[in-house]
Amino acid sequence: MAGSPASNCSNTLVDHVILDLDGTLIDTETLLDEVYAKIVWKYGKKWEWDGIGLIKRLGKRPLEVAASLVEDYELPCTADELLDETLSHVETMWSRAKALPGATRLLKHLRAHKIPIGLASNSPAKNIRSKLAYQPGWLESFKVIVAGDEVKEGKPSPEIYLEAAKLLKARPSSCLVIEDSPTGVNAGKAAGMKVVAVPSIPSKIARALYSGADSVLNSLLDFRPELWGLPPFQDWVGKALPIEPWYLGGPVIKGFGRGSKVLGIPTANLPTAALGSQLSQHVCGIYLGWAGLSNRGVYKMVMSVGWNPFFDNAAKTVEPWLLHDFPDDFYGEELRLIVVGYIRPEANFSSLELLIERIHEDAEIAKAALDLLPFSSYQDDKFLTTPLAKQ
Ligand code: ADP
Ligand code: RBF
Ligand code: MG
Repeated sequence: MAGSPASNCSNTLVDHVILDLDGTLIDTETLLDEVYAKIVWKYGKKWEWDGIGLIKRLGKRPLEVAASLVEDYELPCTADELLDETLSHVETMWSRAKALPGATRLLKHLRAHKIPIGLASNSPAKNIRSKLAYQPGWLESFKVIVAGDEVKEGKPSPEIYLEAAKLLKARPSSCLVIEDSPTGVNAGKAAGMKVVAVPSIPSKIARALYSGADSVLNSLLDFRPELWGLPPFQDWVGKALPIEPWYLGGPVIKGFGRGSKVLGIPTANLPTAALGSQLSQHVCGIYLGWAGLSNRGVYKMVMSVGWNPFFDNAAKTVEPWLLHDFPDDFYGEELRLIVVGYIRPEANFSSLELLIERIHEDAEIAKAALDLLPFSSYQDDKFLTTPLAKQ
């Protein structure tokens, strides 16, 4: 499959999995960003939403993060004061942290196959408990939990992972770590473990920072347990993975102006405002679903979400191709989408022809899969055709 790792290069099999929490299983980064922005603004400074700061903060312990923010933003307070202020804000926010795509699926799968799971997080034990409390079934999934305040040194020291392995009674070399931060990846490698990275920062910036990992994935949706000697997922239907459906809609607007012209594949674009937080919440990749145009009908649909590496776009967009021949275009019409399955990560290609060929293959996969349950059942959803005013 294009863009996904063909194998794990080490051929070593594992029988234990140790997971990081923030940024790997739940999306706490988005919440924390909101809090930092508020505090920094209070001190008269402007928060940089560029993702560069995130690279510095990822996987650090809270006090270290506070210290680097005080320095970078020249804040008139101590790291301790900033940390206290941050904590007073975030305490009430953990319930808003969402499970990342594929996280619950992974935990359920490992648990069903009796693979012992550890959790190794730099956060303090108290915060870990608060975060897990909002995710049904998660707490019971972990055989051991090691928190940042239960070890002498946080990541990138290997201590937290070694402690988790000890409690699991596992040899480090038989443990697989899954991590989103470079710091965490380094901790896992220093502990002598296999490490899969699922970067929570845009892949353009990310690759070099994760060179220590045994494999770098686009998201947990691309994790193939069998490459590590673990039981494979069996929830793919045809060549697509059912996901919690997401609903979006809005008037069709002009896009990059190259879909039909350059690729011969028109994609109907929606305004960013209509997508809201959906755009940041969902991982980049190729998806399938149903599209509704209220005056025309309901159609099968295949789409890409992301930066289109082949064209190296500056913005993340949603590009739905309706699998139907229309006699004309339909700018301005209300388009409704229910996204029901995942096909693959976004990829780069050595030629335009190969990109086009791959997109047509995606369309064939979508056409076939959308006839199967559970994908087919969404075809009759009223959301697809209800005129705006009546909803
Ligand atoms: P743009 O850059 O404006 O998105 P495209 O070349 O990608 O231009 O063409 C997309 C437009 O083509 C859509 O907005 C829609 O009006 C029209 N269109 C016609 N057939 C289709 C189709 N099967 N799927 C998506 N859009 C289509
Ligand atoms: N662009 C990429 O750069 N890499 C991809 O892997 C990729 N896959 C796509 C899959 C589908 C089903 C569709 C509809 C588009 C895909 N494109 C991909 C996006 C294509 O570049 C995009 O439609 C145009 O850039 C729109 O102007
Ligand atoms: Mg388009």
